Amino acid sequence: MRHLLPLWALFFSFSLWGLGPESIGEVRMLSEGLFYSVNDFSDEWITADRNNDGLPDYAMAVDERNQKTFEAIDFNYDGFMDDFYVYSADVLVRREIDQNFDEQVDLWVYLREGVYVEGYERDTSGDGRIDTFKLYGQ
Ligand SMILES: [Ca+2]
Ligand SMILES: [Ca+2]
Ligand SMILES: [Ca+2]
Repeated sequence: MRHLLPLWALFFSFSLWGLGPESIGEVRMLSEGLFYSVNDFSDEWITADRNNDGLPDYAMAVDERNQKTFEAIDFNYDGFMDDFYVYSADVLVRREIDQNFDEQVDLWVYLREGVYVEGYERDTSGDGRIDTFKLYGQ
């Protein structure tokens, strides 16, 4: 039981971070360590070229313990990543998605235990500021 406590504390503090009414109007940038241009991903990333056009369209990073930290996908093969996966200790905690391919994330989906959607934030007007959010199960 005592091993559960710090873990829960972590989830609790995470769920409070940036998801809720206080995030409305906030400018939310792509998470640090991630890039839009597929050319910005260094050799430290594991990359793949799924459509064989010579440009990477998938990238994955792991930490020194070999746990996944990031994944990025160029869904429409335009040379800019548009679907980003952020992991904490190998568990998916957030997706950052550029739905209209303008190199600006407009949907942030927050997950609990890697699978449960805790809520999301959206920038529907395209000004880089959050204008919509939804929280589930609270
Ligand atoms: Ca490619
Ligand atoms: Ca793209
Ligand atoms: Ca966008």
